Amino acid sequence: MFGKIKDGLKKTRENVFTKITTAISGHKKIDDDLLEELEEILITGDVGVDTTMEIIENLRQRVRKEKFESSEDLIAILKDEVRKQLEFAPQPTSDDHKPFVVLVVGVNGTGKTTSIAKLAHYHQSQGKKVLLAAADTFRAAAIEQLEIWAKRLNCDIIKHQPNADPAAVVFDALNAAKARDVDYLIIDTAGRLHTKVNLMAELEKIYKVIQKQIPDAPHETILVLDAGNGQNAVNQAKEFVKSVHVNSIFLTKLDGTAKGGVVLSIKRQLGIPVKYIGLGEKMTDFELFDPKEFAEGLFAKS
Ligand SMILES: Nc1nc2c(ncn2[C@@H]2O[C@H](COP(=O)(O)OP(=O)(O)OP(=O)(O)O)[C@@H](O)[C@H]2O)c(=O)[nH]1
Ligand SMILES: [Mg+2]
Repeated sequence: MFGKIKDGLKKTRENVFTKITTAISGHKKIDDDLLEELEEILITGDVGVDTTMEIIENLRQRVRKEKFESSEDLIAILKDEVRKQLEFAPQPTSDDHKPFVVLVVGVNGTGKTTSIAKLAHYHQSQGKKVLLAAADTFRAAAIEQLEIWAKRLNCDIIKHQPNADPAAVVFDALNAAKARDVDYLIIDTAGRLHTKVNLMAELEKIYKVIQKQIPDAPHETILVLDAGNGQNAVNQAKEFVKSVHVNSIFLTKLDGTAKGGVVLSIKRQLGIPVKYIGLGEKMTDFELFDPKEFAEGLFAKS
């Protein structure tokens, strides 16, 4: 398990966090000089200014209070501070709501459909029954793409013709989920920018259809963000959450970027937890986000 995160964070670690280890090993004692150096590295590493300031201030206080002296200790406290920043409360599952309805949204090409396959695979591996809904009727070949995943996963899928009303697909999928005793219904949607008024209205309509059938659903709305977009992904998300109630973030493509520090910025600026991460193109290149493992992965020795 740990190997996957460690590999996925390789670029982030090498470009940002190795600098920290180097800075620390260049200092015998923890002094203001060193803390300032760390601050600079974190800020340039997509961690975000506010998060960095808070981490450094906490470090300063802990060093003083817990009487840390050697710079070696600093890595341990840093890991701990990163973990604390990223922690989130336990989340509901299909044990709480069945069918558990998951709506997956986000900007074009961020990895929604692939991430849905990963999630479905994960739930199936836990012995859960999954149903997919092809509610991206907009992009050419989007339905086929989800169908290919469904075949590989040996998972049922509800689909209509291209250009059909996505809300109608969702309506049918909800009925099927109830009738077939499904644990997780995962709904794929078309990529959209928050500025596309008609597409945002379409999302509203999907919401209404869901709530009419199951008043407390969707039980989870996942916003998919591409880690490679760094701070831009955070800005994208800020706009998105103004009109959609997002519960969690699926952060994709961590394997291809040095901007993994953006996880911290997302949590801090949006107050929404990163719950899932994508570490490659295969359905197994997936991890439930674990703050402790993530922090270990950032500072692991390569
Ligand atoms: N390296 C890497 N590639 C990924 C990951 N997740 C998705 N991809 C790739 O990103 C590309 C886009 O993925 P899709 O799942 O089609 O993205 P989408 O958001 O559904 O795209 P639209 O439906 O067009 O909006 C594909 O080539 C995927 O293989 C990941 O975690 N790592
Ligand atoms: Mg898609």
